Amino acid sequence: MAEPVDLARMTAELHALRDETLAAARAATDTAALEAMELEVLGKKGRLTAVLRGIGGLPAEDRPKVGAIANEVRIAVEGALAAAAQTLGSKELDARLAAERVDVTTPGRPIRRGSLHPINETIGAIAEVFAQFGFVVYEGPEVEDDTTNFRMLNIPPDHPARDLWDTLYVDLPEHLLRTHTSPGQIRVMHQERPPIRALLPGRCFRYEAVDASHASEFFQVEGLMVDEGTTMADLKGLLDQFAHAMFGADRATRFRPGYYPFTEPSVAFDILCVICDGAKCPACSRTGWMTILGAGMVHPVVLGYGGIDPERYQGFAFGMGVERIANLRHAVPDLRLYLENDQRFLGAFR
Ligand code: 2U9
Repeated sequence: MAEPVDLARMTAELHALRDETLAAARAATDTAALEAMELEVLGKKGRLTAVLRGIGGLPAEDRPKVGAIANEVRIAVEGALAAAAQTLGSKELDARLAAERVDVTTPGRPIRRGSLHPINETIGAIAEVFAQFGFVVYEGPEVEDDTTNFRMLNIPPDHPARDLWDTLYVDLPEHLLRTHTSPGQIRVMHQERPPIRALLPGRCFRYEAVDASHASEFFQVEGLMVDEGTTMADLKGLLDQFAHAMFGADRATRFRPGYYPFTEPSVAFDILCVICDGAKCPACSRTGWMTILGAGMVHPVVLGYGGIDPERYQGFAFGMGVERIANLRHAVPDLRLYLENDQRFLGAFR
């Protein structure tokens, strides 16, 4: 049987709820408790609401009084909860800040930055030098046809040079993995009109036993310039600039007679040994010089295969092994290091 309600008793209940809640708010230890208290006391199904449910049992003239008291209680409780939340809130923030204090003096965790593979970095450095002389980078296909890779480079089927480049044929008749990027220059001559200044970096393939200086996959950068009146002197001047940019402005250079089926005359281009500076050491097989690339005037027959009139235009070309250049620049003794993805080695280029 529900207790009879009257103004005095409800007022006492409301004040008791207020005092109890204010005390609990003062005693609260964290804001979460305060939020729970607010819900429990002021919530829709809270204790204040519960007390007020008895208001219906009061005489009509007493109800507004209880309403006013209930309002005072609600304001007092809200005030007490807000004040406690303020205090506890800043305490909790200080505690979190203290707990999360970042000692900015502690060294940061190194973000391991990647870096270009030394071969790509070297190709980039080479391309940068020749770009200053107007050479544009072209890419040729890695799977080539025999005609473009050999015939058009003046290497007929029975030419001994073919053996030089033990070829990896693919299961497409007359097709192979390119043995040099030279077929790319043939394609450039077909798509461009002189003056042409083309640089062709890329991966090449040969049927090679892998050792410290040979691999079945390797990188080359070849270059071609075709224009009226192009001479060996232009070639020498350009390659000297290249050697000085890569190996130092005072690095001595020399041309030595060479042979390639696609250039006539052909030369080997040497720099003074970067190890012994010409004093003759094992690294330069006691010659004092190191060959860094081959070059020559484009053979008129090859210009013809490129659809260019050899009577009107002359051209020169050069070709280098990227691993060789990288070895000399970074004193790397064995090109297999470029293929093994050993982070201890690659990390040195970071
Ligand atoms: C065309 C005409 C001429 C490209 C050339 C070389 C000399 C050369 C070697 C360097 C190291 C190959 O990887 S390697 O062993 N290449 O020495 N390459 S002239 O001559 C060309 C190419 C294309 C149309």
